[in-house]
Amino acid sequence: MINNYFYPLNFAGLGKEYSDYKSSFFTIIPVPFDSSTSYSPGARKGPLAIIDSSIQLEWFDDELELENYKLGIHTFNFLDTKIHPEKTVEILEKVVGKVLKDGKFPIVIGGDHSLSYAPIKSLKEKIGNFTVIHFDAHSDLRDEYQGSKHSHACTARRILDLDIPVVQIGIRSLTREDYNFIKSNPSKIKTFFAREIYNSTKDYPLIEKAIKTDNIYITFDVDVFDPSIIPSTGTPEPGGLGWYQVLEILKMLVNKRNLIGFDVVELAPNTSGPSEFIIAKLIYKLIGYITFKKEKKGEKIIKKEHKH
Ligand SMILES: [Mn+2]
Repeated sequence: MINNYFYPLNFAGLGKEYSDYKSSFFTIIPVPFDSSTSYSPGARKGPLAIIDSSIQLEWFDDELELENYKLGIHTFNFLDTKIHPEKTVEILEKVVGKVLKDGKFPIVIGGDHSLSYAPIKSLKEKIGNFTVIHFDAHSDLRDEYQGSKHSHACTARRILDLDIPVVQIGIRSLTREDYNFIKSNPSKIKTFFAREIYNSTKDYPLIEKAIKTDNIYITFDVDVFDPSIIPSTGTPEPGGLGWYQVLEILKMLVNKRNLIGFDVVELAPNTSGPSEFIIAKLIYKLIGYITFKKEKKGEKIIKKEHKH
């Protein structure tokens, strides 16, 4: 078969039976968009780099003893972003709405952080009550930045405007105004600063305690990682979290709460490091945690394994 000489360019390089829209539970929505980036652009190249790197992933996960793709991972074509930025967010909102209506799990790959507003707004309409878990080096609480209310520096503030509580993890760069806002709104926002949780697991139960809803959504800015791990991002900050620390927190979140969707944003690939592969692996791990939990709960996984 001449087909054997080609591999599919979708997330994890899966064959048709595990990447079809109809039969897949997970959907990857690539959005090559960075119109709101303030410092160094390039996040528009994130989705292609992550998907390209994901082809190298080993399908087997030794921690879970599982092939994490088992529930199917569909990768959409790239969202057309050659339109007005606000229009992009509007269209993305519709796409996520359709994915949810079809009973599937949305994973948005950016792109810059302003995108997260779309899946969160869509989930608010469909699901109602949930908490956003916001991994980031930056608090993103500005009401307005560089003349825009939808800048990537305003993401958390816009989420709060939707009346959705926010729990922040890994923050280490913010204005005094943002800091005061956090301190004076304890019922809406709880922030775990990087310096508080760095190198320690004792705060994880506190993170869990801060989440008052069963449903959670994760918005994951890759700059939450230490730049020694992920140098390829528009606004890097020293003192970030480590790989196993992030995985421990994600696993705790998946196990203790009901994760209804996530996005991964702000990867600005360059040729200097392994960043894009690490982020592809992060996404695959998170898919694995969800799949493992479903399997443990006895939810039927009908698909059989397939070979590389
Ligand atoms: Mn950030």
